[in-house]
Amino acid sequence: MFKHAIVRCPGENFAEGLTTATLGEPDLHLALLQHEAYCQALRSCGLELIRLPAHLQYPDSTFVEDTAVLNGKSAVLTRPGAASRSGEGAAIRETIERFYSSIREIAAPGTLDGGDVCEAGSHYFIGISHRTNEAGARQLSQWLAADGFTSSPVDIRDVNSILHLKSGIAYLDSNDLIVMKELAGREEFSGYNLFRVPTEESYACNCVLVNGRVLMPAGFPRLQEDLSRGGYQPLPLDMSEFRKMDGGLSCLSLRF
Ligand code: CIR
Repeated sequence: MFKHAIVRCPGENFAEGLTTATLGEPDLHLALLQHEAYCQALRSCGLELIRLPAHLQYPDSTFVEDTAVLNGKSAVLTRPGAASRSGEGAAIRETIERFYSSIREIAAPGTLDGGDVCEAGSHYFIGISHRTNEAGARQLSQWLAADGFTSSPVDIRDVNSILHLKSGIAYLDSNDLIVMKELAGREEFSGYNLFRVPTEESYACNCVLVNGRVLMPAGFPRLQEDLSRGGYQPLPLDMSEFRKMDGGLSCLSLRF
């Protein structure tokens, strides 16, 4: 069960963040409304929110999940792989310190984005991407091992349509894994019950199970139906403005 979530409001320069999407400029007003609805959804799942103000030095900092990896025992501050975001791990430190006494950090030359880290019970998949390098993945793996968790890398550098590992997979519960078509055949996932997501619904792979509800992007009826049929309770949320900035649903919060 999660008790808390850290979120950061999008700033007025949100549209100046990084993106490869060709969906147009995000509408800040709508982004703020969608962010508020997201916060409300987390609250409805019983979470207490730690709401951080916009950080204008970092236009992408609303994607707070990229800045830290939290497990039940300790926290790892990341060193995001994009130059414009590399200071975001340090920027979240003070907030994390309020809750964790054991704080580690990814050090140069390692880079790591939290969006590449998928917790699956006591195992973690760590994406090697254009943001997370092998050194960063190795460092995280060692920190996780010290806390009793296993981990393994998943190289996604050849999957052009995703930014992070969690843009293409989400672990739910009981060995259930949501996975995009391009990754469904990977040996790493062969022991899981797969919810295979067709290419046209790929964006919906980025879901999070929060205290019994699956928060998922709205507008993806097939996955929503599959999840319901699988015994889950989907809670669809409009993510259109974050998608324009390559952002997935999970990256808007750090849950613990
Ligand atoms: C970036 O390119 O870093 C941001 N515009 C989007 C980050 C999204 N993070 C995530 O999916 N974990």
